[in-house]
Amino acid sequence: MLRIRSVARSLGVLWAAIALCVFAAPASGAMYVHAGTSLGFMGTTHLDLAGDTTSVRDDLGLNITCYTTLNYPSDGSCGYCVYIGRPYGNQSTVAVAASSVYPMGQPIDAGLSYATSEISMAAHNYNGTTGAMSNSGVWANQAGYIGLTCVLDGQTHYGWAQIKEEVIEGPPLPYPRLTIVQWGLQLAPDTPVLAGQLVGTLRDGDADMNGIVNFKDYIIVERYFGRTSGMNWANGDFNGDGAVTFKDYVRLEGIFGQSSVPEPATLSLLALAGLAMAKRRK
Ligand SMILES: [Ca+2]
Ligand SMILES: [Ca+2]
Ligand SMILES: [Ca+2]
Repeated sequence: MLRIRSVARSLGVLWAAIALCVFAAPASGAMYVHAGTSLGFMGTTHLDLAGDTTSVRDDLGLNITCYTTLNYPSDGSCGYCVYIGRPYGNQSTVAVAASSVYPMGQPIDAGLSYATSEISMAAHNYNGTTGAMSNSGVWANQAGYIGLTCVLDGQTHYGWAQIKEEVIEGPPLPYPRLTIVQWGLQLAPDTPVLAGQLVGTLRDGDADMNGIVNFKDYIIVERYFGRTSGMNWANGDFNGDGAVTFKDYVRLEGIFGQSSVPEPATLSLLALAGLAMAKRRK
């Protein structure tokens, strides 16, 4: 009896070891994801990319400047400029799209152009007499992502920041507000990331980049299925050809059986969904 128990215990340990090998998360790369901050009216803040509580080697500055005389209450006219960059003289850089904001899923890699000085994101001019607000700059009243790099111990790390720029309707006057919703930095050096990526190593099919492949990811693929251009990882384009096709669906379906055991109801839904996609494939 004792021997049977011992063998059973050994088998249990063996099974646990096998399970650990099979289901352990990939070891290469990890994301350091951080809650954001908000900046309104006027002011300066910074992102402590390395989490070292000093600004010297890594921090990225953000600021909103009131660049004309605030003559409120005579008529209330004023102007603002919103900047992001590196006023701390370190090697951190930002990449901002020239004509539009980056979407979730944008590859942040060596192919982007990184600014080595502070750059203007948006400007707002308020006419106190007419009450009109004129906005300019790619980021004016936009939400999206910027790419960033940070050099730590001589090695480059890629990251992203999710940003929202908007005009708040006072009182007493309309003013801009810049919100860093959240940001992330890849801890493995020289490893590109995708804007919005939450985990270090992405799995095929993980469209929302949260480390789990489930029905939510399927819903994303279904939503964009059939689009032939302009697609990225966040839309379900897992093979990087700009389109969301059956090739991407197959990758999503393939990972379902490997990373987890879906509920029977989910499997049925998937089977139905697969049939629907197969019909749409033509
Ligand atoms: Ca720092
Ligand atoms: Ca997911
Ligand atoms: Ca594709």
